[in-house]
Amino acid sequence: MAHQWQGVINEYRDRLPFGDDDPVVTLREGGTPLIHSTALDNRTGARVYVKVEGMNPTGSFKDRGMTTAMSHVLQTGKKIVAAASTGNTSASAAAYASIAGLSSAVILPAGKIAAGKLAQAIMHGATLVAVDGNFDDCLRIVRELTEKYPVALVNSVNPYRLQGQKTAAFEIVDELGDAPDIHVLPVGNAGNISAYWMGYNEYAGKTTLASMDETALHMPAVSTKLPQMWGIQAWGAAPLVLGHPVENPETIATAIRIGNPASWKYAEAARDDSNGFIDRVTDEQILEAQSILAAETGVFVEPGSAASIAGLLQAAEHGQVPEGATIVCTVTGNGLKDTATALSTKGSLDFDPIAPTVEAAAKELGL
Ligand code: AN7
Repeated sequence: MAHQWQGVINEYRDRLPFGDDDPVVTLREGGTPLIHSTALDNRTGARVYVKVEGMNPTGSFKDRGMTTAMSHVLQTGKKIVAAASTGNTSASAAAYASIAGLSSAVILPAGKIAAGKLAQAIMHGATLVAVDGNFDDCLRIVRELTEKYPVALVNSVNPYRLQGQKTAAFEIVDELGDAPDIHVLPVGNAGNISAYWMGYNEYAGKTTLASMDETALHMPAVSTKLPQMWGIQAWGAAPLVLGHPVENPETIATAIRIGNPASWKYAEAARDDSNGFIDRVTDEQILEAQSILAAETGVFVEPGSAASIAGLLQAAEHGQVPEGATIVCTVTGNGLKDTATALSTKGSLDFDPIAPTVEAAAKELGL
C-alpha cells in the first residue's frame, strides 16, 4: 500500500521537540511537491526546482509551523491563541485552532489582507481585529497582549513555529538526496529563511542560532553540504537589504509588507553563514515572475511567493547563477488566495459572449 503522509510532526518527530505521547494537532500538512521547472532551467542555466508550499492544507507554508505551535499550546492549557498577520498566518492559526478546539484572535492591518486569506480566517471562526497600522504595529500589539493576558502567541517569535517550518528543508534533502547548492525564498518577517537554514544545518548534523536543543548533534547526518541562502524582499519593504527598519513598508505583495522583521538576527546569520545574500525586487518584477511561473511551469502562486522567482531571474540577469547549480525556490502561498492582484495586469475581464454553437467557438479560436 502507498504511504499516506502523516503530517510533519509524525513524519519527523525524532527531529522535533515532541515525545511519542504528546498530542498532535495536524491537518496532514507538509509533503508538498518539489517540481522541476525546465522553463526556469532555460531562463537561468541552472537546474531549478520549486517547492510548492501552496499545496498545504490552508494554502501556505504557515501550516508547517502551526501544527507544532498549536500542538505545544495544548500542553500549556491555554484556550485562546493570537497572531498578528499579513494574512496567511491568520488563515492557518484559525484553521488549526478550530481542529484543536481553541479560540483564535487575529490582529490584522486594515485593508491590506488579500480577500482569500480574510475569507479563510472568517470561515475557520477567528475573531478578527483590524488595526489602523501595518503588520509591525499588529505584532507589537499581539506581543503585549499575550504577555498581559492568558493568550498563547502563535507568531513565528514562538520558537515552535520555526521547528515545524524547518521540515521543508528535510523534505527537499530527502527528495534530492542531498542539499541543493542554492535555496531562494521570499523574506517578510524572516522566520522561514531562519527555519530552512536550521533545517538544512540539522540534517547536516549541525545546529544554528534558532535551534531549540542539541538533538541534531546526536542524530545521523543525512546531507553532506549546506546551500547558500538567497532571501528576496519586496523593493518597498526591504529592511534587511537596507540594514534598518522601514517605517512605512509598501508593496502589492501584501504577504511580505513588513518593515521590521522579528527574526532579523537569525536571517542575517543564515545569509552570512551560508555565503548567501538578501536582495530586493520591484512589484513589476514580482508580477512578471508570477505570470512566468503560472504560464510556463503550471504553478499559480501569490505575489509574495513570486518574489523568490523574481529574485532568481534577477540574479541570472546579474550573472550570479552558477551554470548547472541545483537551485530550489520556495513558493510560499497559493495564487488562489489573491486573484485580484494576479488579474490586475491582465486587462479587461468583460468578455464579449459568442452564439452557443461549436461553429462560433471554433471561429473564435481561429480553428
Ligand atoms: C506567502 O502571514 O508574515 O519571512 O503574517 O505569507 O517567514 O515572514 C506571512 C509571510 C512569504 C514571508 N510568503 O515569510 C503572515 C506573514 C508568504 C507569506 C512570507 C509570508 P517570513
